[in-house]
Amino acid sequence: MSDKVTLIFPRLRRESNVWAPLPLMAVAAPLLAEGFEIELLDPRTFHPHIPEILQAAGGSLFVGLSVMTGFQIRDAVIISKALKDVYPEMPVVWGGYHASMLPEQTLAEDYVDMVIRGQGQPTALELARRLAAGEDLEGVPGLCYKRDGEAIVAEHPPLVEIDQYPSTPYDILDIETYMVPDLGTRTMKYFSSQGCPFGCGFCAETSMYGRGWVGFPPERVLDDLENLAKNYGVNAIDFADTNFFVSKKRVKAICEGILERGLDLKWAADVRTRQFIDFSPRFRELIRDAGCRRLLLGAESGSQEALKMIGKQTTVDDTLHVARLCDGLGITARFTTMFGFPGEPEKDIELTLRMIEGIKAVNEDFEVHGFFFAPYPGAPMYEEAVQLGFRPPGWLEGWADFDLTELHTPWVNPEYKKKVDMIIDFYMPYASPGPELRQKMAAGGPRSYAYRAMHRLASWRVGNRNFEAPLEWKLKQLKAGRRG
Ligand code: B12
Ligand code: SF4
Repeated sequence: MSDKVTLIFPRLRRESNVWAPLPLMAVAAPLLAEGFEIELLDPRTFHPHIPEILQAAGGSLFVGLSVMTGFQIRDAVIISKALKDVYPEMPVVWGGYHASMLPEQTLAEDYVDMVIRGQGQPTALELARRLAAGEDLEGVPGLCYKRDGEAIVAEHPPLVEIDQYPSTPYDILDIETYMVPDLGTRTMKYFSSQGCPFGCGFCAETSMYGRGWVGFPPERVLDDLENLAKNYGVNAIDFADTNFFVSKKRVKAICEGILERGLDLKWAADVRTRQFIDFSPRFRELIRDAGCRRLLLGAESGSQEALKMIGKQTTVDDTLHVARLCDGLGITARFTTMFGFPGEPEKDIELTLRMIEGIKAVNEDFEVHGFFFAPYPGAPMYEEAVQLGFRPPGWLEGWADFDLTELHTPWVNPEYKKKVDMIIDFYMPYASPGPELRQKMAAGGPRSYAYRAMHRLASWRVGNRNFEAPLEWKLKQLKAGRRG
């Protein structure tokens, strides 16, 4: 029997940077330690991808695909169908958020043989062991499969400690492909923990990891960072942890260790606004001194009512307070917001716009990104959305167009989306330009004159809340349409 396992990260849409496929690297770690051969294929990095995948995957114990809800499903389906056509006996296994939340619907398709729910490390290892030994698959925690045409669906398994597994194997990648010019010239994604104890209404994390949290101990994180810096020339880290700051004690030890070891690394991570406010000034300075240069914060909405409804446990004032704290520390704050929550979505636009103006008044360089509320399977607000008229797709491929950039809920109409796109994504960035746009405005020449004119016009429109006859926006739409 073969001892090869093939792992595939299907393509994404609109990806400006190709980040390392951490979910599959995490799954690969224990398999490698037990002697299985890993073929990690990342079709985002080669074209055309199907012939190469078919050639490389032959003879595998199983082929595992990592799939998030949305566009990735489209490519995962194409890959899975091609694999089943050529290797009908080789199990095609889907893992990741989407299949974990909707295992029955995923298994209903002929081209998916199995689903692994939750963390892949323990289940994929046990699956490989059983397949290699020719043993029955019954009772593997988190493993869903088919028997005599019937779907056997396992319970969603609880989180297991990750310290029992070897470190993420960067050496199985062509690491240069994944060096991203971001915070540093050579920025690498890395995860040090999984899970999040909070339960925000729009977030699938809650069901995926049952509000549990597990993390590598500080020494392990420091060894990994040192390895990336010394052996691969990495000069910045983008932590993929859902909530890096859950254990303050651990973060303190990591920061002190970075300073003690003299690691010259800049880093970015996610933090909740309340968490950051509750840190002592000394702790916040330690984070900065240890290289933290950017924090990603979920501001979500400028409406206090909306924040309450989604269970965010924060206030609009908290968001503005964090902006001021970050500004004082020299840490860039990047905020995310969402539009189209049930309730009073129209009113929320104005309230969120005011909040964005407040953030920009603190520091124009602070970015604020706008998304639309999408009821992801597994999110606490999913059922409520269904009751309010949201119709979830009834089959796997129906989820391929589901993401945070489009509207999926019936309580807001296309006019609403147009308004948000126009004000938040178009006029607001021109009115409060970030560093990139400021550079373009200062560059000189006719283009920079046009940028400066747009800045003046957008500032007037936003300041006066006058979005009548938005010709410049329509022109932009027209151009984008021609390009698209
Ligand atoms: C990095 C990241 C990205 C990267 C892509 C990843 C990459 N490497 O290139 C980028 C920035 C491109 C991205 C994009 C999007 N993302 Co994203 N992203 C993340 C983030 C922050 C980290 C993922 C990660 O590496 N985690 C670390 C690994 C170790 O953990 P893991 O992903 O949970 O993987 C484990 C299990 O899922 C499972 N598993 C995963 N794959 C497989 C495969 C097999 C075979 C097996 C057995 C197991 C298995 O085992 C793994 C190890 O335990 C997560 C949040 C988070 N912290 O996880 C969100 C997250 C995955 N993203 C999410 C979303 C929604 C998106 C978008 C769709 C949002 C949008 N704009 O619409 C887009 C995709 C749009 C597009 N371009 O097509 C959601 C997914 C929800 C869902 N239901 O799918 C998450 C969970 C954020 C959230 N809390 O809502 N994302
Ligand atoms: S949005 Fe962030 S804080 Fe809230 S549950 Fe999801 S990961 Fe946790």
